Amino acid sequence: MNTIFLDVMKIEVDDPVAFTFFTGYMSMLAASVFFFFERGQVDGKWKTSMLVSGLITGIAAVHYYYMRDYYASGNGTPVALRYIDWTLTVPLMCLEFYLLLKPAGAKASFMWKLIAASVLMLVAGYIGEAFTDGSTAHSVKWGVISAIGYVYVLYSAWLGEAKTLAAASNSPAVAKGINALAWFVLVGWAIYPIGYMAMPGGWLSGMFQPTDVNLFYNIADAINKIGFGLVVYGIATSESK
Ligand SMILES: *C/C=C(C)/C=C/C=C(C)/C=C/C1=C(C)CCCC1(C)C
Repeated sequence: MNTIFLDVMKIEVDDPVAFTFFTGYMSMLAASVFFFFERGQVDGKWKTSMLVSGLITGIAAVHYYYMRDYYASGNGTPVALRYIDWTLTVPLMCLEFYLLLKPAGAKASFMWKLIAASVLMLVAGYIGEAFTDGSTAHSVKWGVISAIGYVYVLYSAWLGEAKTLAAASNSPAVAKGINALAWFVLVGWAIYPIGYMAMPGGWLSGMFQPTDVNLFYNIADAINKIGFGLVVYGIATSESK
C-alpha cells in the first residue's frame, strides 16, 4: 500500500498538533456548509457578507486538508501552506469589515489600507518563519515589522477609521458587530504572535517543541475564522427579522 496513505491516517494519541490539524479541518468545513446554507435565510444586502464568511472558512478547510497531511507525513510545520492560506483569508476578513461598514459610508480606500497593513504583517511574518537562521535576532526583527501591520488593524478597529464609521452607523447591530470583531482582533489575533514566539529562535522557544507553533495557529484560526463568520451571521439574522 502506498506510504502516504498510511501516514495521513496516523494520529498519535499524544500529539495535540496532529489532533488540532484534523479537528481544524473538520470545523472549517462544517462552518462553510453552515454559512453557505444560512446565506439563503438572510436579507439580500447581507448575502455577500455571508458568502465571504463561507469563503474564509472554505479556503481554510482546503489548506487544512493539505497541512494536516503535510504534518502527519512527518514533514513538520507547513510554513508555506500556512501563509498562503492567511494571504487569502486575512484580506477577506478586511473585506468583511468594509462590507459591514459600507452602509455607514466606508470607502474602498478604508479596505485597501487594512489589506495593505495585513499584507505587511504577513509578508514580514513569512520572512521571519520561512527564512529563519534559528537566531533570535532574525525572529525578533521580522516579528516587530509584522507587528506594525497588526497594530494598524488593531488601531483602526478600536480607535481609528473602523471605530468612527461604526459609531456613525445607524444600525445598532452593525455597531455591536464591529465591536465584536474588534475584540477578535485584540484577543483572537494576539494568539498568533505568541505562537510565533514559540518557534525556534523565538522568545518563548525554550518552553515549547519546535512544531508547537501549529497548536497556537490552529486554535487561533478556528476561533477567528469561525468567530468572524458567526459575528457576521449574528448581524445578518438580527437585521433580517
Ligand atoms: C485566518 C488567519 C488569521 C486571522 C491570521 C492572523 C495572523 C496574525 C494576526 C499574525 C500576526 C503575526 C504577528 C503580529 C507578529 C509575528 C508574525 C505573525 C505573522 C504571526
